[in-house]
Amino acid sequence: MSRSITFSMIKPDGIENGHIGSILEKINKAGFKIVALKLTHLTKHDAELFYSVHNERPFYKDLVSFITRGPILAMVLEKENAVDDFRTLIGSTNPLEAAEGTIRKLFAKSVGENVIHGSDSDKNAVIECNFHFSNREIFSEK
Ligand code: ABT
Ligand code: MG
Repeated sequence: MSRSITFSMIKPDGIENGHIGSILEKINKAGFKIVALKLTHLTKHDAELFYSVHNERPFYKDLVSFITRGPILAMVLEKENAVDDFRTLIGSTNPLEAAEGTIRKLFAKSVGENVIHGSDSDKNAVIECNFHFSNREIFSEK
């Protein structure tokens, strides 16, 4: 099996509402290995790039101000089929439509503040992991 990773971040609402511990427990119990982890911030410039596919949408400005209003917990996660399995674990973008037991169903309040991010493809997972972490943090020499 080739190494399969995804990038995740607990968003500012998840941190403000004290959900870091519960969310990390769900991630561990679902079989993901935490490869790298850090509390950090997105600048306005980072956020505009990260959400640039939405820059024509009416919710873009609110999204950028939400994601930059406080710290995020960035992480690299490893598991077979990591990208798809993690998207399943977090649930639909809109928590009102998310399946029972998913992280967004349990902890998120609205589509605009949906508590956690998961990469949407293997290609984006690598881009997003490399944005937040150095090679030395992601790959350990045996
Ligand atoms: P992200 O993990 O934030 O990328 O969410 P996801 O991939 O599930 O969904 P997308 B489509 O990428 O949404 C990006 C952010 O935009 C917010 N959003 C989206 C709205 O506020 N209104 C909308 O109508 C849509 C489609 C949700 C996501 N961020 N948050 N929080
Ligand atoms: Mg997305």
